[in-house]
Amino acid sequence: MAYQEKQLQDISRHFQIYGEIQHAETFKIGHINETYSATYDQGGTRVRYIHQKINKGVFKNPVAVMRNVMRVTTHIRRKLEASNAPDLTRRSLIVIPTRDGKSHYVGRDGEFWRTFLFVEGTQTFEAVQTPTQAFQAGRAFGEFQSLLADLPGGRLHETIPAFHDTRRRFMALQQAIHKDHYNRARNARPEIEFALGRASIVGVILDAMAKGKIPERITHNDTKFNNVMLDSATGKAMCVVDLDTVMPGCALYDFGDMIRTTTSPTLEDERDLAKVKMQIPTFKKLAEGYLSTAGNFLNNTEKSLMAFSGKLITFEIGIRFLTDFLSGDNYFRIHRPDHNLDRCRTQFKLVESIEQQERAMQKFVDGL
Ligand code: GN1
Ligand code: MG
Repeated sequence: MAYQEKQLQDISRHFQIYGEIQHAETFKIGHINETYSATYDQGGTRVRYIHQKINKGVFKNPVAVMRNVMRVTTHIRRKLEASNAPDLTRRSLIVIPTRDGKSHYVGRDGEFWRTFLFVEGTQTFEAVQTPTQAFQAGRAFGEFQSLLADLPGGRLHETIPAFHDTRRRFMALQQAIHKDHYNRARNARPEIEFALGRASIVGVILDAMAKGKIPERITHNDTKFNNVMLDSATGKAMCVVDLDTVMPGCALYDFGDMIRTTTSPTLEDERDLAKVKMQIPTFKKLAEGYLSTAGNFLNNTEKSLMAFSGKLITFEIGIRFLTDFLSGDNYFRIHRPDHNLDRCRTQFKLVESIEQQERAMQKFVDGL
């Protein structure tokens, strides 16, 4: 654990938590942020919180990130409240303010921390176990987009500009190949060829947006399956997490990343590529779940590109992993040599699998 209990206790003293820390552990070391869970004794009751350190290298303006998070979580809570939804404190993240009423705390070392109430009785999964789970993810992210459609108060801050600008991502890859600063391109010839051969897909959604055929919406932008908390007892999606990239975007980016992270039974860095496959029964459930909550606001162009979006976003993440591999692994945290290359290979295998089934996938969506 990078941060020890004692340090977390010191950090937590700055938040409105009135209790003694009993136990803390690493909750998740993602590709970007560090997340800890900590149990406190508050007047004889055990309460859990999440403490999270924001990666300032990736999120250049963490104050603006937190302003977005506050606006989004407050709006969702108000709307759920107004509809008399039960279980409110487990349905949307609750930010615990600091003792002086701020949404975040900057430590003496300059690190940027925020705290959430722990959503008890839920689980997240790195890979989907049943098609029903994919339905739940689709329903939850569709509902998330729908609840935010009327967010008041002006455009959200773009926490990472051009985040899903697939054309820019492609150009960044071309540059990394050209520079080949670490002399690694020779180890990734087939992947480079795979990527460069698909230049024609990178502009499809961007062009449709530029022509006004697809509207800008408030989107999550990181709809990995492990960002949905499912109720441990019922399996129902309770809460969408990881809100740092919630900003103006395209609804299809969200659906595409759901295809990427729910339809193959494998992990993102699976090395046995024979196991990596877009499974149509899971896709069908995912699409049904998503359209059950998003179907009433998506336009026809968006609907017509739903299967395509899975291919594009999987390709996009694949080229991001490849770019990072070629540029020395500076962005995504790695846990072994060539980790980003492995991740890239898994994505590209999935792109191929989607390509083979894209027509059948879209045909199913068209029939819904
Ligand atoms: C990163 O850190 P994590 O796992 O939530 C990344 C996403 C990628 C994802 C790939 C801010 O998300 O864009 O899709 O890894 N987040 C950022 O697993 O770059
Ligand atoms: Mg994330």
